[in-house]
Amino acid sequence: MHVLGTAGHVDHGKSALVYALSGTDPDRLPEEKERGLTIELGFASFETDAGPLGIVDVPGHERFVKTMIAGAGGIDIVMFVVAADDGWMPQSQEHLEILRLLDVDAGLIVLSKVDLVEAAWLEMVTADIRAKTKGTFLADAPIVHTDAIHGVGIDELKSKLAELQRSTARKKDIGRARLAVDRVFTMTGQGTVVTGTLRDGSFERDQTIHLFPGAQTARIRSLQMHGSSMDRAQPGSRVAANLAGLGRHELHRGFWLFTEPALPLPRYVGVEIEILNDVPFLLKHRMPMLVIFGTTEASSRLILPDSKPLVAGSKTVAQIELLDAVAARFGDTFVVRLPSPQITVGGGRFLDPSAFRYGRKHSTEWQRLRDLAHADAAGWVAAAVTRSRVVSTDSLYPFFSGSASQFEDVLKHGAEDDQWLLAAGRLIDLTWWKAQLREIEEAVQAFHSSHPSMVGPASAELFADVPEAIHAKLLTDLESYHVRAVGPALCHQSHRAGLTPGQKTLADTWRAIYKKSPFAGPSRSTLLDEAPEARATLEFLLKSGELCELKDGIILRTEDFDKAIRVAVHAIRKDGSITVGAFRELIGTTRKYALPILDRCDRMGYTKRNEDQRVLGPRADELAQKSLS
Ligand SMILES: Nc1nc2c(ncn2[C@@H]2O[C@H](COP(=O)(O)OP(=O)(O)OP(=O)(O)O)[C@@H](O)[C@H]2O)c(=O)[nH]1
Ligand SMILES: [Mg+2]
Repeated sequence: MHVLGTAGHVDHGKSALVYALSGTDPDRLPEEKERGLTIELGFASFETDAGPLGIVDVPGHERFVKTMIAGAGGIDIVMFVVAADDGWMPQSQEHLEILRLLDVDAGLIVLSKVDLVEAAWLEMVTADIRAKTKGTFLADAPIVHTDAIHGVGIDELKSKLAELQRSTARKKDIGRARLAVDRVFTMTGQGTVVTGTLRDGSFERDQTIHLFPGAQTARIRSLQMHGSSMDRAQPGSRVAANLAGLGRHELHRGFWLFTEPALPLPRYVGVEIEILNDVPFLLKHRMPMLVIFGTTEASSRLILPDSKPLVAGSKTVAQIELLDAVAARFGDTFVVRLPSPQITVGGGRFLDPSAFRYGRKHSTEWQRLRDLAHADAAGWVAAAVTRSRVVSTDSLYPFFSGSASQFEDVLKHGAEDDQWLLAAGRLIDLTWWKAQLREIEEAVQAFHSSHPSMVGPASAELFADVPEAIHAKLLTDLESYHVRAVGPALCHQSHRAGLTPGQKTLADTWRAIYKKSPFAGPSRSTLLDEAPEARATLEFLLKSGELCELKDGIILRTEDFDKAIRVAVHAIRKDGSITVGAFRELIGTTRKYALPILDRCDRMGYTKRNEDQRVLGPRADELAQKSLS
């Protein structure tokens, strides 16, 4: 269903036309009836040849422009009313600008109260309207003459509206419904009811919805559209939702209902902003403003590139500092008013949640915003990845303005086009990633040349710039750069961790000693006593795996230790079990060595202790095929 909105100066006959079309008086408050003035949004519906049409009737009085903006937010077609006797007036102009800023692009013009003027006057007013709407979406719109009191022109109006219904695209449905709350009230026996125009998706009865701001949820107990109950409301509908689980005072106009959890925009957000032609002063850097988005009025400040003030009629990118919670998506339109004087000064589109306030020196950030003004939501995702290098898809999705499957497509295409990698729920900028890998490889190589005797630099240090969630991915990808983790260190494949000549001599002496008496060589403390360089040499031989250390500082050549394991396993296979004593004799050593070797074998799972015997451990089979040397 399409939603028709009224617009136009106060007293120009908007509500009278709504009544003539629908039989519903949209001014339902006693105060409105008394004063003959619309104060709150009014709602009605009727049927044309093209189907049902919901109506949002807005006030024309200059004091209620904010209400008009809230009402105009969800409409598809506008009925722009100009009274023949009054002609074009200030709020005719202001409403037209607001409609344009909110991207309303379909509508017709009604010249009302034609019964009050002469034909010659009518011609003059018509010419003036054509001049005032020139270059806008109403430039070629039909102008229907009406006298709502006597029902003149109403049939023609209905048929022109039907034509517009047929030619205007249905509201976008991306399966991510949201509704800006314009009224909250209670109904006896029903609880809290909220109304608004549904955008971007459907609401269903019994569905859970998320309230914004805040983290509260509620269930849609029942749904109504223009007085009839429904199980489902389509995007574009005027909806009244009865919410279970929310009190009357837990929300008010300006809140939103979402079908998915909404994320508040950060304090700073990049926007494109346009200043209206007739604004009589400059808009200065840091100026307080009211951003009206949907029914939300957010206090904000204007942050300008170069801090240069904006002149009337200009369009530029800027940041706004939000002082109130706003949840928006890429490209959503808003209107800007000043808190004082209370006038509409312009409007814009949300382009980019920013991590910080941009200053004069952030020319890259400002340029990125300028580029975003011409981008679509996919372009925004790409820009966010380039800027942040690593960004979680969860943090991007709430601001993305398409469906879930369009989001998936964007992620997929970016990966196929080598813009980013997708790992651990994050998008990783590929250019940056490759640079990281190269830099790490270079740092590892540099470390090897300055510390030849060490295994390599600590990975924690080299990974500091990369979010922890993707460290695993980093390690995997470093393999193609011949870098791998050795314990807490990183080591290049080409690195045969060298020893200094002095250390090498020492290592060779030790090698000879251990070779001669494999199971009776010097312990750690004996080795360390030998020379100042002993510690570095020993660490190197241990880390490189040439030597291994058992309990009580017992040191063996790893190949001798492996041999001992095989001897033990072989003997157990033959006899069913082995004692420490028998093993000691087999390898020709003392109990001091035999026991730690068997203990380590137990821990490694090759053998298992069974009272004073060793039997086969769970991993013994791994040795079965290999012959014992
Ligand atoms: N003679 C005549 N009077 C009209 C016509 N349409 C509206 N009126 C009268 O004009 C006055 C204002 O009409 P409304 O429909 O309340 O005007 P509005 O544009 O809704 O006003 P706001 O909502 O306050 O901006 C009322 O007294 C109407 O009876 C018309 O076609 N002819
Ligand atoms: Mg009215």
